[in-house]
Amino acid sequence: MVWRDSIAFDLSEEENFACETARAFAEKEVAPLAAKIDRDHYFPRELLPKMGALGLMGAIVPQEYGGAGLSTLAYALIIEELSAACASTGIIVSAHTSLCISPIIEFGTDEQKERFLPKLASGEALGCFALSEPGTGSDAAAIKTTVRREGDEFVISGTKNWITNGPEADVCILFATSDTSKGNKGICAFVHDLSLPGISRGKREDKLGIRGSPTSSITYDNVRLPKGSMLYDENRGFLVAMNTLNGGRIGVAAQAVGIARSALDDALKYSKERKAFGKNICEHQSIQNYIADMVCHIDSSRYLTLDAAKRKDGKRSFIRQAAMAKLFASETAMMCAVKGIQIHGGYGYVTDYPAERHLRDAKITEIYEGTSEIQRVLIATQLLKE
Ligand code: COS
Repeated sequence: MVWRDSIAFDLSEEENFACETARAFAEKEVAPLAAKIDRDHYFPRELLPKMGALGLMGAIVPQEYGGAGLSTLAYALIIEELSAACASTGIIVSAHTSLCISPIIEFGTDEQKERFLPKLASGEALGCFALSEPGTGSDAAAIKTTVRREGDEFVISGTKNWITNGPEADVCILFATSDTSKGNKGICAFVHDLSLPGISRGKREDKLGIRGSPTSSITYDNVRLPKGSMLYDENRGFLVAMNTLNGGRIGVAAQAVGIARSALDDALKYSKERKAFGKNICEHQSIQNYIADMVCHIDSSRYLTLDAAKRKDGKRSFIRQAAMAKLFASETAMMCAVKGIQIHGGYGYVTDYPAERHLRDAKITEIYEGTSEIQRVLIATQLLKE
């Protein structure tokens, strides 16, 4: 498919190879499972070691810790490819990588890296990120889960909500407050195994879309995290959360590009087969208008996403660019999914075609890892500072 190729980004040989590897894997192993994953809320655990062996679970993990040592740009391309085949699989890998692996790389001690990165990179362990709570989402500094020190240990109590990969994860990045009166200045970050006593997981959420991506709450009942679990400095956890989410938005943007691309691919195929008024519907200008809008928005979304990724790789500021990519790509995914259904007519509204799945999958990209409203606030406040 030629339309997805762009010359604006000069991919290295390694980045090209990563993209091709992910595309081949997604088409051969993921796409055939996508309908079942959605219909049965099926968590495709069998894909994890296979993706681990190909370097897709540890794309950004340095090679010394068993990863592929790839750039953020390569990682974004991988997530787009996986998500084009199956948005659930895309976010399973994206949450694992952006939200669990990335803060360990950025803020972890050597000991934490040695302990967690190899098993996360191989796909033997799955990662998650526990920031949101039943009463706290966008206002991240208002979390109520507490941490208190007892000797060398940290004792955690509280409930975390909407944890992507929560029911299946083995390793967690956790945020808790040492003093609620201090707001964001009291938040601490931790990395820990989820097998500790006192941890329980809530029911699997019955979601509108990305139904193979398992989500649950995680409750901590006086859980004792061992010495060496704290990530970065005491009471500096808000910085870990913000930095992690900045990078995570590149992953969600790439996921949204993948969903949008799939919606267009399916619509193109259908419009070349379906006839109305004596010709294929792709020959009607109304349909062509839809197709033109879709491809313009998809390419623009991809440029924003890869630009944010390239800036991150180049250690340049990327907060606004990542927020712009996430905002624009998620709204593009919604628009393309709606237009994709319209092009399919009645067939777009039933489960015989994947068009309706794209719409259900697209919606969450406007919500998680910062809603569209939060992205707009971030974009404006960042721009005002520039
Ligand atoms: N990147 C880096 N630092 C950031 C940041 C970002 N995106 N956003 C805020 N900060 C820093 C600020 O610079 C400030 O630092 P100093 O204390 O050193 O000045 C500090 O964090 C506090 O900033 P602010 O006062 O703006 O914090 P608020 O509590 O008002 O919250 C937002 C700011 C809304 C940006 C934050 O709560 C947020 O990102 N919310 C969305 C959370 C989210 O995405 N949840 C999804 C959960 S995961 S599925």
